[in-house]
Amino acid sequence: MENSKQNKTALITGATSGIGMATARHFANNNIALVLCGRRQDRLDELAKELGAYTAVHTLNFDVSDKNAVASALGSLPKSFSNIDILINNAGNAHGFDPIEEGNLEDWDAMLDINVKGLLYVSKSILPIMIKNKSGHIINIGSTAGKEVYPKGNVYCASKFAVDAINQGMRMDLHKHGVKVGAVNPGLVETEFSKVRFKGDTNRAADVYKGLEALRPEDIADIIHFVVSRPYHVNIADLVVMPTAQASNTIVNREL
Ligand code: NDP
Ligand code: 8X3
Repeated sequence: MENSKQNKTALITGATSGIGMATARHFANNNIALVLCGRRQDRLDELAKELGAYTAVHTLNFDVSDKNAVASALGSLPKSFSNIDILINNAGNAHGFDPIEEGNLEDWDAMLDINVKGLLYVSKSILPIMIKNKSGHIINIGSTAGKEVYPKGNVYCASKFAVDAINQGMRMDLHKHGVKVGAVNPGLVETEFSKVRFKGDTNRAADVYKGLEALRPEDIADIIHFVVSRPYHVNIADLVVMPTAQASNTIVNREL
């Protein structure tokens, strides 16, 4: 479907899985045109085919941690998709779960390059559009890991504390341009997140959610849509959401 620009256009990073994919589906059902980003082209193609029945969809395949690839992909947007109203900075993962003394350098690089620098590179490319339009809405997907450190969370937590700081800084710098900035910080959401963190070990990944009703990606998508659908004068600046079974990063009731 072509983008006739009657509706808003959202760019979602990390749309090939979990929270990003659920948000893409939720936005499509609400007639928001979509630019879907990720590295797995097969998933981008499938999702574009599915959602193309409801809304205009364009896909971009790039690694958010590669600054040249980000600039080139976002610079290639066709005119009908280039007026981005909503940016969902969602791409990211944890890599590894080790005490700091056993941490893996590649994991550390990946988390800081993707979760922090990737978010910055994508934002830098989109900001000129929003500043020119004197409007726009950026949602940064942080985490409860960016509010409270937990054992073996070290560098992942640092990356999400950085997202929290960037979210605050962006809001301060961009409000004069009429651009809204806010964060959604989830606790435990059952996605491919733990599979990536434990490098494909599906048993360890399943243990993370064992015995509790974790959040579903659709729960977060619904909240993100609520945030972006408030009237212009309302900005939800920072939102933390956990499953009922979770009280903090280390207090989880697996017997509810
Ligand atoms: P998933 O693993 O299911 O999804 C991660 C998404 O990020 C994928 O679409 C992946 O796409 C994309 N991504 C990862 N690395 C890159 C990269 N280098 N370049 C481009 N895209 C990339 O996890 P979630 O949906 O759970 O995670 C989404 C966000 O939510 C992350 O920022 C995560 O930190 C955050 N979060 C998750 C929580 C949870 O418990 N699940 C809780 C709190 C926050 P592809 O591989 O195709 O590139
Ligand atoms: C993801 C949630 O608790 O695994 O950010 O860090 S947690």
